[in-house]
Amino acid sequence: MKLPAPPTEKSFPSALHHPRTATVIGRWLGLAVAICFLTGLFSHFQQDSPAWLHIPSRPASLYRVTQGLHVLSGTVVIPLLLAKLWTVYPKLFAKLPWPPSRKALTTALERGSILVLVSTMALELFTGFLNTLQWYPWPFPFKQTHYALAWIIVGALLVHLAVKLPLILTHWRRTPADRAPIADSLPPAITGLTRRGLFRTVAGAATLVGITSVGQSVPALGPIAVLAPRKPNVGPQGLPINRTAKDAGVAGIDADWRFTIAGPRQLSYTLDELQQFPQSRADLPIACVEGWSQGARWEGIRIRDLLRLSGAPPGSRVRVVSMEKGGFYATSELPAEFADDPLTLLALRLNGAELSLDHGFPARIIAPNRPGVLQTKWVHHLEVIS
Ligand SMILES: Nc1nc2c(c(=O)[nH]1)N[C@H]1C(S)=C(S)[C@@H](COP(=O)(O)O)O[C@H]1N2
Ligand SMILES: [Mo]
Repeated sequence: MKLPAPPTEKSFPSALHHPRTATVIGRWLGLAVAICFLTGLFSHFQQDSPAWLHIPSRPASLYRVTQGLHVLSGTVVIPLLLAKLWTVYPKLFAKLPWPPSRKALTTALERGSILVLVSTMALELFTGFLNTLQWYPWPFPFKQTHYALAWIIVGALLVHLAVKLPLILTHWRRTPADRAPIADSLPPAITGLTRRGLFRTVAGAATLVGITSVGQSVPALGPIAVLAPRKPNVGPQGLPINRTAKDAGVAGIDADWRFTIAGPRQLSYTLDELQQFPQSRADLPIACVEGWSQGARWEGIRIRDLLRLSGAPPGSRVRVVSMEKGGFYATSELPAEFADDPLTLLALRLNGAELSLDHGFPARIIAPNRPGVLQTKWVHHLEVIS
């Protein structure tokens, strides 16, 4: 028996595998990747600020928007990438130029860059998606890996775009040839789905995935958020809990508990005394890096008022220390602009009631335009740094 010949690139003559198709889907994919990358950079710099970068404390909900966009664009990339890979997969059967020549070298480089691009994107999307499920089934640190992969993706993407630029330019606009079926003689089983039909299907799939998941940061879309791993309004006091007191090893407080400030003056207050301070109100979201956001009403003492009492001048940076021992989130730092912002509170109350232990009782930080990871819970100490 004779085996059928292996497929070649020519075995896939459908218009759906044409460079024009790849260009159109590639544009959507490129836009989503660009949004995802830039919002991801912003999130990274919020948590690891380089000295040259100034991050403002306003608009108060900026981080909620950028992180919502990050998770949304990353989610939408998944169907777009699958569609793009399907469009171009016949290339896998293209013959490598042989014997080796200069052209073979460029082809090998190009394919190498695509291998890097596809594998890093797959890993990036996989880790990112599992992150929204709060699931970390790997031995490497998520944040650093996710960040490093992003740069590899950008590099490989730029190489890919440079190599394909002539082809992209040729097919950027629809040519008269695109209107005519590529191969009129093909049986309808192959040409059945038109290119426009494919575009509609892919755009529809991406939109559907997007609007059924974005409800984790846009409450209005909550009711249809069937793909959202977290419901932002589900949790005690109307707010999810990302890490419980039990998981953080925080048991609550006893009668000796004191809140202390180490500044030019050393201050120490009981919880009762904290409650006697004039209380300010701030409507601010928790915008978790894991993809959910929810607004809430917080009441507590302005950090800047506490700093003035301790003798620290405006422009002071502050280290925030939790009763939690160890762990990435046991401390955080408030840059001067955040410490001075009247919306930044040592919050004692949430949505009209005393903070529950899981939400950070007896006191936590809430500040505008910040990732949830920096909204430290169970705070018992502030340290003026400069
Ligand atoms: N000390 C401490 N503070 C913390 C955390 C933590 O694990 N430990 N988790 C952070 C994260 S990731 C988020 S999103 C918010 C969530 O606050 P919530 O549980 O009150 O909604 O708290 C932040 N503060
Ligand atoms: Mo978070």
